[in-house]
Amino acid sequence: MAFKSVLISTLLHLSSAEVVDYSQYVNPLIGGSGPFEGLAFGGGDIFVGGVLPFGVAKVGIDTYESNVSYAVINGGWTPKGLVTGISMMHESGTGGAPKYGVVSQMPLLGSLSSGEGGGGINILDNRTYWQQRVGEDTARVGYFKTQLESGVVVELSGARHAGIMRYSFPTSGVEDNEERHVLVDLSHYLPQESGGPSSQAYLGGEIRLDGATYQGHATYEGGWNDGAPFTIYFCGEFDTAPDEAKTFRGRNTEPMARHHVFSNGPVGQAVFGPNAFTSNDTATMTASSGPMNDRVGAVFSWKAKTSVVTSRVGISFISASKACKFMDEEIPTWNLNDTVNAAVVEWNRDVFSKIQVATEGEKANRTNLVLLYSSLYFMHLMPSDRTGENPLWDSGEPSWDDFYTLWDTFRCTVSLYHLIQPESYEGQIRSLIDIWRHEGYMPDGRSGNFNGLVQGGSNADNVLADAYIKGLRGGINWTAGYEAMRKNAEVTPYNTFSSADPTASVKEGRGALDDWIRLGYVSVDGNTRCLSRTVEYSLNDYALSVVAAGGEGVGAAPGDADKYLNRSAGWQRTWNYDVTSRGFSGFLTPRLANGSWNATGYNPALCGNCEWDSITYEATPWEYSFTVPHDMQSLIQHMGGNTEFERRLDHIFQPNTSEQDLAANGAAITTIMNIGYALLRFFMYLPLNQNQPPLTASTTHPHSNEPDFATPYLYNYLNKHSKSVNQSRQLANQYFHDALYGIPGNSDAGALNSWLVWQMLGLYPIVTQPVYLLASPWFADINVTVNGDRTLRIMSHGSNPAALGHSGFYVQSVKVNGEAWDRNWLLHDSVMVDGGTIEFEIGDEPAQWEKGDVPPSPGHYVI
Ligand SMILES: *[C@@H]1O[C@H](CO)[C@@H](O)[C@H](O)[C@H]1NC(C)=O
Ligand SMILES: *[C@@H]1O[C@H](CO)[C@@H](O)[C@H](O)[C@H]1NC(C)=O
Ligand SMILES: *[C@@H]1O[C@H](CO)[C@@H](O)[C@H](O)[C@H]1NC(C)=O
Ligand SMILES: *[C@@H]1O[C@H](CO)[C@@H](O)[C@H](O)[C@H]1NC(C)=O
Ligand SMILES: *[C@@H]1O[C@H](CO)[C@@H](O)[C@H](O)[C@H]1NC(C)=O
Ligand SMILES: *[C@@H]1O[C@H](CO)[C@@H](O)[C@H](O)[C@H]1NC(C)=O
Ligand SMILES: *[C@@H]1O[C@H](CO)[C@@H](O)[C@H](O)[C@H]1NC(C)=O
Ligand SMILES: *[C@@H]1O[C@H](CO)[C@@H](O)[C@H](O)[C@H]1NC(C)=O
Ligand SMILES: *[C@@H]1O[C@H](CO)[C@@H](O)[C@H](O)[C@H]1NC(C)=O
Ligand SMILES: *[C@@H]1O[C@H](CO)[C@@H](O)[C@H](O)[C@H]1NC(C)=O
Ligand SMILES: CC(=O)N[C@H]1CO[C@H](CO)[C@@H](O)[C@@H]1O
Repeated sequence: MAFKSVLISTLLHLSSAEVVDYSQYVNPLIGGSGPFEGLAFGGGDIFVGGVLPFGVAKVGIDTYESNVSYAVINGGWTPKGLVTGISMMHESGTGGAPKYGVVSQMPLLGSLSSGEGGGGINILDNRTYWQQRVGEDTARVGYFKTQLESGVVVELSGARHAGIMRYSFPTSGVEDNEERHVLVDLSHYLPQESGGPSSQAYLGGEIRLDGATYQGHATYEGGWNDGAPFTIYFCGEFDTAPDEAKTFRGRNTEPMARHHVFSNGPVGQAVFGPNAFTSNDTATMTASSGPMNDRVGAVFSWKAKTSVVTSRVGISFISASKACKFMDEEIPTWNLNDTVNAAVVEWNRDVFSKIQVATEGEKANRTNLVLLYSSLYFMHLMPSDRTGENPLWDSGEPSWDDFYTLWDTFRCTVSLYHLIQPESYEGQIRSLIDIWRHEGYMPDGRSGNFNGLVQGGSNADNVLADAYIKGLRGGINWTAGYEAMRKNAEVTPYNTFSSADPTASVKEGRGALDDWIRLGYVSVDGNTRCLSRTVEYSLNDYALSVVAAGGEGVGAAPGDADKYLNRSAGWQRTWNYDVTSRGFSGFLTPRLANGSWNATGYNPALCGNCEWDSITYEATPWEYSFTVPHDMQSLIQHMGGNTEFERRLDHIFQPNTSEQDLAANGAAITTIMNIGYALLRFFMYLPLNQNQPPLTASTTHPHSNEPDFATPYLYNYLNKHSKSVNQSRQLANQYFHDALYGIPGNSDAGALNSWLVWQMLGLYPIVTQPVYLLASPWFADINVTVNGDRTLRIMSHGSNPAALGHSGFYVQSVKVNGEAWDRNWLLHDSVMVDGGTIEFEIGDEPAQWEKGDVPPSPGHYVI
């Protein structure tokens, strides 16, 4: 702490007394594994490595997990996987098939084989060089270190579009003449180990050597979002001139649809070019893939005396020379520490210091500090700020990628960006609109410069409405924003026949718009995911009504706001009062296009496999029946009034409410249902027990997945704030830990982590409304920098501050801006624009302190 503080304060030109190094509380490994020890399966799918906030480069190791059925290598890093490379691009927290893991290096120790059947390392066959790791990896903000079984120590860090890697080759215990190499393999990417149509593919590339430097490009396609091919340019350099540098090429043996490859052949051997250090024939220093999709790359080799080799690599979507420029400018020295320290400064300045709590003294609780600052870290790994790096069009607008996906982040992540990252957030929204302008639709998911996939609604609508109603203007063209939203609401996107769901588009827009416009609901015989899409489209259209209320200012026609408000009540058309479950009446229920219910044998606790072809996606109808944030008043009425609503909420937090014995399905299923739907995706490839998993405390617990994020806070709509605090606190305590298995399922680009940040602030945002529900903060004193340079101060008096996270957290009274407050919610303007204060008086016992109006239902509509 002392060392770093001084260093950082020097860099920031501040006195050390003013500067806190919050980065020391970040554990970048939270979420690195799931319930099965040593496996990433069911965990956060997080990226681990060198990265800046919203950085383009995410530099980290890629691995192979030998238990292929359980392999989840989406983030590259896995607890025990074999290292196959160190690459420059990753996603963080995503499910489905991996994306990226490209622009790689791999340090090799030993001789390379040549010719058929040669021994040693065959650079075309990763099984001959992949590496176990020795001991524990070290991961800090801006720094990662691992030791390979070969003895090579890898350290790395990341800048905005560049990375630096230091390879320390062993100096003892190896033969003096053991060769040292760094492999650059353009055909390296993160595969879907279990195969399938969503796996990425390498489509070719070119590499050119020039002394100790190399540059080129390569093209990849696929991944979970069914991405179009994208080309990434790179530029790399070594601090120590190699003794040999050779290009190579080899046959591509990957089975690939629509591409020339060497089918069903052996892996074969690479053919090397001449040593670039003895040849002046530049043509022979270039390797390109050609029409046969050949694998190409280069090997740099050093004599045994060289013990440390440092490399820096830049990437660009525009050109290799731009990649070189990034490399030179962003990593100006060969000292890895310089890049690490610059990263720490940037993370502290631009992210962690936005939420300040006491880090020392009796008020500080280290575990809670770790949970807070790690959660902030994970929600700033994505999306990626690619401004100036858009290869598709040049509009001068900010350019962002890796929205993966808005379905995950619209609920509460973006609302936090709005508060603490207003500039970046404005850029994200401008980029969403710019994508509509040039490609026809705003994305829900987007990665590798390509829209996809859409899991439910067109949730960019919710994001835009949330920003609009809270007054975000800046450089956003709201006329264009509203036009983009109208496209979502009015034009059915072409079907691109995704393998995920070939029945309608999942690339962008609303695939079930045909039903929605014609019927006012999504029918079970017309479309997949009928119930979850019905509730999501309802909120999407509420979002349109919010922006349409801007009238001429946004180019809305008179009547638009009413029209979309009317449409936002569509969920009521799939509400069947007669369907009962567990003694509760009234649920979202599948309805045929002819208007009849299809309720025979229907159990709202079941959803098939909760997948693309089910009636609901990644949550049961039980859960989706709670997700109408714009009209809670109608929802409570539909559920039978306040008492019934409360009883139903209570029920989903009860343990062991299942209808059938879960144990019969095996331990794995039981555990899977405890941690959410990340694993269900996997199980769709297995012969799943056809007795569908029943509703249990765990299948419905609000952390199983995003649709349930707001559910524990809904007691506020009954003026039973203490129950919201209690339920949400229990969930946070049960499922979030400073541990490898420290989040309940995929981090989903930081969506889960942002849920925890709100929980710790004692607030929860209601998306598309300028409304925050009050909960109870985990710290006695929190200063949040809002709206650029204003301070929202949240205080909690009267309890043991260190214990606030788990006991003595019941609110007795509240003051907002110094005045007594009798409502369990507040409006954006009151404290988020000019700053302000919220003070909680805390005690050990629940109290019904709120006597004022319940939170609003601005989308209240009766059909
Ligand atoms: C290892 O290489 C093979 C052959 O190119 C490839 O199919 C596979 O996806 C690679 N595995 C990993 C984990 O990179
Ligand atoms: C893969 O891991 C799962 C979960 O730990 C285990 O049940 C299964 O036996 C493993 N399979 C193999 C082949 O090791
Ligand atoms: C390569 O060419 C340069 C000048 O064109 C010359 O100085 C150098 O000696 C040559 N190197 C080799 C290995 O031929
Ligand atoms: C880098 O920093 C570490 C401590 O953080 C120190 O041990 C190491 O000596 C430094 N290396 C260089 C080359 O400055
Ligand atoms: C929050 O800001 C106030 C006013 O500047 C200051 O007195 C207080 O110490 C700060 N609290 C924390 C935890 O930084
Ligand atoms: C805003 O977008 C609208 C709709 O595309 C366009 O007509 C208008 O020119 C844009 N305004 C500005 C200032 O760019
Ligand atoms: C609401 O929408 C329905 C279905 O399109 C329509 O029949 C009804 O007239 C609308 N109501 C109003 C007030 O616009
Ligand atoms: C709708 O179709 C179903 C199945 O064909 C049929 O049983 C039902 O009677 C129809 N309802 C109406 C209102 O036509
Ligand atoms: C829930 O069921 C498990 C397994 O049968 C049992 O160990 C546990 O005590 C039960 N919990 C409650 C609250 O009934
Ligand atoms: C610190 O917080 C953790 C997690 O909320 C809790 O388990 C621990 O008891 C707290 N420590 C103290 C001293 O209250
Ligand atoms: C007419 C129709 O679509 N009926 C369906 C109702 O739902 C059951 C499954 O619960 C289907 O088997 C029917 O085909």
